[in-house]
Amino acid sequence: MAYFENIGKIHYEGKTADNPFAFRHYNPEEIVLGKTMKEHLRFAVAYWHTMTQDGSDPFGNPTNIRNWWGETPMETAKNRVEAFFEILEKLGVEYFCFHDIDIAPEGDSLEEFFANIDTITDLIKEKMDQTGIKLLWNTANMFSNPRYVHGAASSSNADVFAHAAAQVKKGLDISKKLGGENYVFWGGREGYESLLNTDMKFEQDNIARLFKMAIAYGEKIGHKPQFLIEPKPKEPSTHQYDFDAATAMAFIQKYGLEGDFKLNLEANHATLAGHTFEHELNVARCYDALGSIDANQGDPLLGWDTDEFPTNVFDTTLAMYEILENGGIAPGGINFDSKVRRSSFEMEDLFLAHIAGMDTYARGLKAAAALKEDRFFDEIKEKRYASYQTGIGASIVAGDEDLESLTDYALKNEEIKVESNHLEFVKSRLNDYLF
Ligand code: XUL
Ligand code: CO
Repeated sequence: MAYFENIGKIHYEGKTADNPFAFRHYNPEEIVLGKTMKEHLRFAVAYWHTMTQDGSDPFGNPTNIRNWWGETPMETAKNRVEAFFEILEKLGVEYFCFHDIDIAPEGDSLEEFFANIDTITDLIKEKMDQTGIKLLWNTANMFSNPRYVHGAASSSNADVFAHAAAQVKKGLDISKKLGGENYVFWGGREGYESLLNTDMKFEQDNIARLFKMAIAYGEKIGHKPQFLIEPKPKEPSTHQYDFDAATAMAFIQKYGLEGDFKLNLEANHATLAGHTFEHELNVARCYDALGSIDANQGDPLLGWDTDEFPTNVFDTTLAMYEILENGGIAPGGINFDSKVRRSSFEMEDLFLAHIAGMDTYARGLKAAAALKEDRFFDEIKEKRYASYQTGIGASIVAGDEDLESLTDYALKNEEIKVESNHLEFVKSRLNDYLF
């Protein structure tokens, strides 16, 4: 059965297309800098927002009516698999991501939850085999159930730690079953509400203990997805331990996890941390730890995680520039951790929103490729740091100077000539690549 009877396969129709159910910029087979757009972008659809989000907010009831709702939670879960793959196929998206509880109902016990996961992942696997669609990453939801009120691995209760460990084990088992390329840890409630009753060091040691168990189990079952930490500064915790890319890297390095862990960076999490998205991507690149991205955008007027579909070309251009500089994002991808607005409640909005996000990233890719071909930023930076290419600068970089030799140099060097950045000019020229 088709859940979107009136919507066909979405094709690229070019910039002037009038058809709302067409790509105007994302042309999957078009070659950009030697690779197809599809290879550059590696889009993924997020099960949680697209299949389970109901449009409710703290002030209002669900607004989304979905035709895959069944009589029982399991019937709904089965219908969702059908509807989800219909969306992926019609959009031409080749990857997807999910939390365990997105795909299968928890039931009344852990045993029942695992049995439900087995049934649903059998159906998912069948669909994957039929369509060639792949699993970018899965994760365990260790934040929604009330047992996780004090955290998961960071919980003050050891039984909760054990329950979380069981969910991660199952997560890795299904990652192996479905050939998952990455496995994500977003520390939903791994943070604290008040330091008055929190042993921060102990809680972080425990998170590292769980991560090391995950690495060991992956080795044991012969399945090694790229592990990823997804930083976020706040919400739901007042203070989340993986605050931002730099904080997560300090954690990875402190516990010696560099060989197995990279970062999954989310645009809206970056802005909540007071950073731009490109800042977070750049920090990750500095550590060779750019793993994957959650594509969305926040509302700058609001202080919480709105997970909007990305429509800001300036932002996607700078994000794609970082990805190009990284040599691509594989085995990661661009996962739309984005949800339709509460007021965009019709089924077809799911398509319109993904088309908007994919087109916005495709525009960003094209602009970033032009910036790279023109060596736009390279030239600006080469000029800015030119004093390190010759003379005393080259000697500093080569490690041939010390405080005494530089003092001798400075005492003799009477006039320092510092140049302007001309930053307004740079920003205006950058606009030429967008419009
Ligand atoms: C929450 C968030 C999560 C993670 C996966 O803000 O981004 O959906 O991406 O747990
Ligand atoms: Co996310």
